[in-house]
This record gives sequence, C-alpha cells and structure tokens, in this order.
Amino acid sequence: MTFTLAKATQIFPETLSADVVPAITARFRLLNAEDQLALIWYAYLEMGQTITIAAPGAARMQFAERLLNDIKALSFAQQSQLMCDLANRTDNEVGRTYANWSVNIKLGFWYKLGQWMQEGLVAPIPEGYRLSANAAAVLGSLKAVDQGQQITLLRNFVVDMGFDPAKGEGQRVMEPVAAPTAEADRKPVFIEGVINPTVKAYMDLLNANDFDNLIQLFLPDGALQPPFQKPIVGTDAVLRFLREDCQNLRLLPERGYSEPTEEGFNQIKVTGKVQTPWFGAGVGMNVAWRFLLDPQGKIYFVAIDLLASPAELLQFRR
Ligand code: ECH
Repeated sequence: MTFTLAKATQIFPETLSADVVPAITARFRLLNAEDQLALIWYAYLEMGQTITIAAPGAARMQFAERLLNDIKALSFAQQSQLMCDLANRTDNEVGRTYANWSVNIKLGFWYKLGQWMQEGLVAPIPEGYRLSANAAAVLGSLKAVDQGQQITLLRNFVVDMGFDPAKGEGQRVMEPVAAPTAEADRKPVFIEGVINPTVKAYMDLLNANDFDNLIQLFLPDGALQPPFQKPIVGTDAVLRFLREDCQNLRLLPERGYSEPTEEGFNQIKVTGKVQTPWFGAGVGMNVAWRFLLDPQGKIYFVAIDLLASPAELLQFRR
C-alpha cells in the first residue's frame, strides 16, 4: 500500500486550522496556577453572558461526586490550595484521580465547582485579584477568537490539569455509553457535492451514537485524528475514543468535494459545523473532515480540523 499514516495526514494540505488555539494554550501553560484559575474564571463569567453551559447529567456526575462533596467540606484556604494543585499538576491523590477521568467528567467537575463558587460554597477568586500582565494578555487573546475556538481553549485548559503519570495511557474512568438513537428517530445528513456512502454513514452513525456500527467503517489499522491531536490508530483505540469522548455530538456537514488519488484510494473533504452537548445549538464550531478511503470504501484515515475562520468552510482545491 502506498499510503502511510504520515502521508495520509497530509491530504488537503491547504486546509487552514485554527492555529491560535495551540498558540494560546501554550501561553496559558506558562502562567502560574493562581493566574490560570483567575483567567478561566474571568473568561467563564464573560462567556456566560452570551452562552450557557448545559448542566451535566447524573450519569456523568456520579464519578466526581465523592471528591466534590469532600471539597465542599474543606475550608476556603484548603479549597483554593486543592484547585491550585490541580492547575499545577501536583502529584497527589486528587491530581491522580482527576487525571484518570474522561474529558466530560473533568468538565462536569469544574462545572459544579463553578456553580458552587458562584453560590459562595467554594472559595472564590479573591476579590480584586489582579492578573499578571502575561495572564491579561492571554485573556485578551482568548476574548478575541470566535466562540468555537474559545470553548476549545477552555476544554484544553481543563484537560491538562491534574497529575497523569502514564500520560493518558492508564485506566480511564468514563461515563456509561448511552444506547444509540432508535432507527426511526435518526435524521440523515445531506452533504452538497458528496454522495460517498461511507462519508454519509460516518456522519449519520456518529450523530446516532451508533459507535459499534460506526467502527465497522474503519480499516483495522484505520486512524482518526481529533483537532490538534495526534492520530488515534487502530479500531480498538478509535472505538474507545468514540465511546469516551463523542457521545451526543451533533455533526452538521454542509458541503464537500471528492477526488480519486493513488491506487484506487479516494480523498474527500467535507466542511460544516459541529455542536457539543455542553453548549447545544448555542455554539457551532466550524470544522473540516478530511477522509482517505481505500478502494473498498473503508476509512484509512479521517482528520477533524477546527477551522481558522468561517471563510474556510468554502475552501476546496480543484
Ligand atoms: C472555573 C474557575 C476555576 C477553573 C475552572 C473553571 C471551570 C471551567 C469550566 C469550563 C467548561 C468548559 C466546557 C468546554 C466544552 C468544550 C467542548 C468542545 C467540543 C468539541 C468537539 C468537537 C468534536 C469533534 C469530533 C468530530 C468527529 O467527527 C469525530 C470525533 C470528534 C470557572 C470554575 C476550570 C466549567 C464545557 C470544544 C470539535 C466532529 C473528534 C470528537
């Protein structure tokens, strides 16, 4: 086979992804813990004026519940210390517990703490806290990007906290996988310019949380590359990722373009929007899917890119 994973990641090289996201994330990581927490707090208050975060369901919260209740019982000074330790990635029990949680449990944990901070049950950011000049600059950059990029940044900040000795390789604690949407309730997508059945099925099965059928579309050594991450390779790892991170997403592909490439392979680029259950229809992220299919129509590679600007939704090389 002529395609290697490294080569596959290069398809449609003109796709412009939102580079500001990794750039701002890197600057954020250089800030001290107090600045990090205060910055997120200010960003969260500001964003709260235009978008609402959906309350996480009980299934998600059950794993964080014990730690949350322990935290509520601590003094303000201890609570502040615990939050700083998480941001500092200190090696302690709380940091290790946190690191093993799936992304959505981590987000649910902070959602609850944020609520309790507002209600006065958890230590607030000290009144009159002044961000350092660097932190203020990072906050300014965050405010300047679009909402899809802002929520991606918040998610990145949260994912990175805690202490993970195995760097994500260990046993993950994840919420239960919900049953797929009933056949009768599925709403098939329409993608202008794309009639490829694999690509259509990919969108429809992901929208229906039908991960067991979705994974059948991949080659055994097929790979999926989420935004700003390395490819996840092989059906076991991809299926695990789908169950853990991809429940209740709403994919709204708009248009696409398909072209044959070497040895009977096909490359297909689709652009459109994605909504996360955390913000519902309130935030549509502009994304591109870059598919590489083998001659039998199986997925060898698919990358999901967060686009730099809405103009990218219309960029197709011909
Ligand atoms: C407070 C102060 C102290 C510190 C902290 C606080 C709380 C912060 C909170 C933050 C909440 C943030 C949230 C962010 C959610 C972001 C979700 C995103 C989802 C993106 C999904 C995409 C999916 C793409 C995919 C597609 C595929 O085809 C394949 C799969 C996949 C304030 C207390 C920390 C509460 C809720 C960005 C793009 C389309 C790759 C998944």
